[in-house]
Amino acid sequence: MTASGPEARYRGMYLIRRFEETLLDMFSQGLLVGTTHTCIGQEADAVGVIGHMRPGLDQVVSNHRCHGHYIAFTGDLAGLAAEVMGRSGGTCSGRGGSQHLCRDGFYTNGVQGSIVPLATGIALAERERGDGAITTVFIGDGTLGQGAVYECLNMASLWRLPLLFVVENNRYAQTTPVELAVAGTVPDRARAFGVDAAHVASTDVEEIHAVAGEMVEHVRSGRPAVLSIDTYRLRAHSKGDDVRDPAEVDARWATEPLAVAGARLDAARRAALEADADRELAEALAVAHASPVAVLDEALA
Ligand SMILES: Cc1ncc(C[n+]2csc(CCOP(=O)(O)OP(=O)(O)O)c2C)c(N)n1
Ligand SMILES: [Mg+2]
Repeated sequence: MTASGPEARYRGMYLIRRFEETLLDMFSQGLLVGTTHTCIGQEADAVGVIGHMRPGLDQVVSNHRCHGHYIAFTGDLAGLAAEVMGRSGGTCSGRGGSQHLCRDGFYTNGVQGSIVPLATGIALAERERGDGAITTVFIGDGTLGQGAVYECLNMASLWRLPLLFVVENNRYAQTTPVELAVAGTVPDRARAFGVDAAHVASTDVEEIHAVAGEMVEHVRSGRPAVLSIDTYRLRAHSKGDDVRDPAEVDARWATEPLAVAGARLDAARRAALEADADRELAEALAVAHASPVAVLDEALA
C-alpha cells in the first residue's frame, strides 16, 4: 500500500474490513483451514502505523490478530486468502494459516509475547547491518502480562534498538477486561526502562497516523519507542467467543474507524473508493479460490 493521504487510508481500512467480513462468511461456509481472529474495529491502528513503514526495508512483526497488519504492509490479499484457505498459492504455501505469516519482512506468530524477542532480535540485526531499517512489533493489552515484553524493553533501551512497540489496547484479552490485568499505564511502564512513549486514545486513523509518525521518526533516530493505542474489537475474540455486554459493543460502532474517517469524505468519492476496493478484493479472492489445495510435500519442497 504505497499511496498515502486520508483517501488512501480510508480505502486501506475499508479493504481490510471487507476482507475480514468475507473471511467470517467463508469460515461459516467451511472454506477456511484452522481458526481466525479479525481486527474489525482496529483497522486504524494497522493503517495509521504501517503507513510510515517502508516495505522492502522496514520489518513488521505481528500476532494472532494480524490480517490488517499484513494487508497494510504487503497489500497481498490473494496470498493471505489462499493461506487461510490452506491453498498452495498462500503466503506460506497454505501451511501456516491465519496466525503464521512470513513474507518480505513481515512475520507473525500466535504464541502471545513470543514475537517480542523475535522483533528485538530483528531490530538488533538491522542495527548491526546499518541500513537504516526499523522494526515495528504489534502486541495486545493481554500480552503486557508476558515477562518477555519487559526483558525486551530493557534490551531495546540499553542497546538503542530501532524498535517500535505498538500496544493495541482493545480492552480485553480474550475474555479478561484490561482493568483486571494491567496496573498503571503503558507509557509509564515504557518510561521505567527509559523508553519514550506516546498514547493515542482515538480510533481516528488521521490522529493515529500523526502520532505514529512522531514515534517512527524517534525510532529512525536510533531510540526505541512505545506507542499505546486505545481501540476496540467489534467482533468476537476469534469467532463465537464473546462474553462482553452487547450494549457495550453496540455503543462502540459509533466510533469505529471507517465511520470516523468516512464522515470526512464526499459521499460520491467514498463510494468510488469502496467500489475500487471491492473490485480488488473480488479479483484477489478469485485467484485464491482457483489455487489448488496445499499438499505437505509441496510446502516442504
Ligand atoms: C502464550 C499464550 N498463551 C495463551 C494464548 C491464548 N490466547 C490467544 S489470544 C489471547 C488473548 C490475547 O489478548 P491481547 O494480547 O489483548 O490481544 P487481543 O486478542 O485482544 O488482540 C490468548 C490468551 C496464546 N496464544 N499464547
Ligand atoms: Mg486485547
